[in-house]
Amino acid sequence: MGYDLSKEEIKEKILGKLKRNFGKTLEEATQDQIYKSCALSIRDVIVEKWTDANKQMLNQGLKRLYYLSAEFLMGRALVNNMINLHLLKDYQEVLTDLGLNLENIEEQERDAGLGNGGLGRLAACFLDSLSTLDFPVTGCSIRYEFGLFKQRILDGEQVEVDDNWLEAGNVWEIARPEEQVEVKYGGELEEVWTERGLKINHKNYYSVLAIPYDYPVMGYMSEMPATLRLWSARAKTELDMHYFNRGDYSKAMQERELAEVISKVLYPEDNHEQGRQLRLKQFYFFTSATMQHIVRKHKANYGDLHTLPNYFTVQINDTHPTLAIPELMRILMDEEGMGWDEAFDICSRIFNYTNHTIMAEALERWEEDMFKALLPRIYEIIKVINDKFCDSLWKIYPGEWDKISKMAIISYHEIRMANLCIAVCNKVNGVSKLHGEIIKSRTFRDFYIVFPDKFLGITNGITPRRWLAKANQPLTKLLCDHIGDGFLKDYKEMDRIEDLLDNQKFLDDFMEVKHQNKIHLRDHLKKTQGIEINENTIFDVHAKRLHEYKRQLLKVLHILHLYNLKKENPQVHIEPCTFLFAAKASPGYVRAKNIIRLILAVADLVNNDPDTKDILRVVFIENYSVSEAEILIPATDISEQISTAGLEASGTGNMKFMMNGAVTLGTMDGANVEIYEAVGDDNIFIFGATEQEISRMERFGTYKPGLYYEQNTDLRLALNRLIDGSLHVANDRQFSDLYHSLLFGEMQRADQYYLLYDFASYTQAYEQIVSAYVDKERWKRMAAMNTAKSGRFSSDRTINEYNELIWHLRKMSERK
Ligand code: Z15
Repeated sequence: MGYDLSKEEIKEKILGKLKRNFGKTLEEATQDQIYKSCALSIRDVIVEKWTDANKQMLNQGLKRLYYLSAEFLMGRALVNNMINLHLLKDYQEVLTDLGLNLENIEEQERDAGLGNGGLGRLAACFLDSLSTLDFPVTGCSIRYEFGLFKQRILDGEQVEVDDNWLEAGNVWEIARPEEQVEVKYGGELEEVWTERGLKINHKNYYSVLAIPYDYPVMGYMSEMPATLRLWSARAKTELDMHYFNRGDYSKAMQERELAEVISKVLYPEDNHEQGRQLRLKQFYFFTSATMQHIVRKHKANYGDLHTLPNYFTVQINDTHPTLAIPELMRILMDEEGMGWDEAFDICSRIFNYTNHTIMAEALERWEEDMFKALLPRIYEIIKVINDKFCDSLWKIYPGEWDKISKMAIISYHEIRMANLCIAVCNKVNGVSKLHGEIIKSRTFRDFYIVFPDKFLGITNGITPRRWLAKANQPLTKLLCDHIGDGFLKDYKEMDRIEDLLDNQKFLDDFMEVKHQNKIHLRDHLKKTQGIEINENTIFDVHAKRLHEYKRQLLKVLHILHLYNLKKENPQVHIEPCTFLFAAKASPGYVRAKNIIRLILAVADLVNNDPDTKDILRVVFIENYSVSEAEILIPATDISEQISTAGLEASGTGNMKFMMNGAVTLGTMDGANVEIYEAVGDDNIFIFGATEQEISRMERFGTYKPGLYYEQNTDLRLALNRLIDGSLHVANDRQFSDLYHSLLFGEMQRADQYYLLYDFASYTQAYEQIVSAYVDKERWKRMAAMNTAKSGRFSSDRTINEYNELIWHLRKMSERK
């Protein structure tokens, strides 16, 4: 049962919106107006449910989760909402009757690209699952005016284009100016005595208004739509009339611009923090606004702040929202008159922290003086938390200065946000089994010894609504024909797919769906990039952010190796393969951008050489985004998950490919380990050093990449292509930096990510996966097995675990 809206009503709604919102008949309307009318008609249904549910939730006194994240990578909403309301088929039919086509309409919507990669997309999947499971949640972040840059390829390299996603308006958001709050920066502190004791007076600060925009997120057949609340910065006064009246107009605008730059743009670095002041302003902006909002709301509904932890729980997604902790301390003490211990106790019950990486360059640290100048009161509070924390450590480890200074929140003139989170939060979790173990045994070992009960590992997941029902409608239909549609609400029902693996008809249909999806991708690439690919080749896909640890470069070396094999012996059989890369590089990450240049140069070489152009094709897909992923992933045969073991905390792309029937070629890293456990040794291709092997080499410094270069001829010949003039680039030393980084490196650290170490075993694993592929009977089963076993990677499973171990939310009960 869908939402009961008849087809007649749908039609009336769409035409009514066109008429009343745009003053247009169907014949006169633009595609954009038609899109907006469809979206508004859907929004009405959702907003009605949303309003009722929020009221019910209050009546039933339910606890609400606030999921704080600097990023929510939502993608498009229209078709996803139709699916989740069970209205897709009806809308499709009505639109066909009207002579319209949903695919064209859908493309009018801009992706909400408010995230870089895995971290932001995880937050988006979580909102879908929380709503699907009827748990009350508000996701909080920044309404970036510019999302992650759009990527174009020009003259063989990445060019960034700004993403002004709001320019044509956003039909999903609802502004709530009545709930605006003020966020204060800078200034000085003053202690004053009042009849209630010592009071902190913050003066000479400058303040910015935070205006919330709410965006309902509809889960699948849900009674409890989630709220995504995005805060937008606005100056307190439009113009400074003091300057304006004297005719100094540009000065009059200055304050306004200074304020509004805070929510202007998303920082494009993934897994990397640079300690920039504006970034700190952004983090304080949305966390302060959120905590003020929570306190205000709780006071209005329940009065007494001591009951706050009964009604709110806060998840801090990576350290970016950590300032929520000292900000709540500040509000409770300075504005609500609570004492330190009471306020601290409340904080330690409300906050929880998810760690997403162990890489040093991604751990957030702030220079003490800069921090203190921007947020003087927050700094003071953190200092007290630090003093008390170090005192308590001193009791456990008397005299162990080294250990205590390693664990301290402030040390060497830096504020370390992960340490603050761990010191205060109720629970700290990693994002896969392996990552959960690594943070306990290495990254945060000293903390784990002091707080063994705080640490958890909860494996990430992905929503099967977007990544199956939305992205792969043909496969979803096939599955529904056999096991019904219950699996979209209850992931455990996906296990029933395994019973179909002996059904030849099912397996053939499964492969036919894959073939159709490959054709769909082929047509899409022809249309968007003018690129031709052959759907009768293997589609081998490496799609994720560009980062050295993700080892796109290893894949490139392997392609060069295949090229060499063919050039050396034209008789050799190489199975025709299309290698598809999709990756954005952070604009300031020089080596990552050079790897993109290398991929394009290798594409130029192998795609144009008559000896290889029909068997090896290398394609770089521009502007990888949620919407591109929805087309790419269902068309994939081989899923490349080849990070250096121990460095990919979980990965979630790996799960999306698996769910869509791709077979993983990967290392024992992150959630790959659990994919391996789920599908078994026969249905995955694992290669490379294990995390233990790598950490041993790291500890003893025994890795010598030069040895592999000397001993492995294939590797040496592949690497030499980078510098021997084979590749056509403007600057013939273009790739010598990459070559050099692998063999010599900087500061004695050559090949930090162990590419040369893993090259031989990667080559072997590739041969094995290709021989599995050519055995059509074997491959069918293997591909379908991957889909069959993907149920445990549903984010519904993940959310249930968070709830049982951390949040303890109750679902809204049936309405009377
Ligand atoms: C990011 O996308 C991830 C971790 C980070 O610390 C930052 Cl700043 C960005 C990713 C991990 O690299 C990935 O392994 C994981 O699956 C994802 O977060 C979601 O947990």
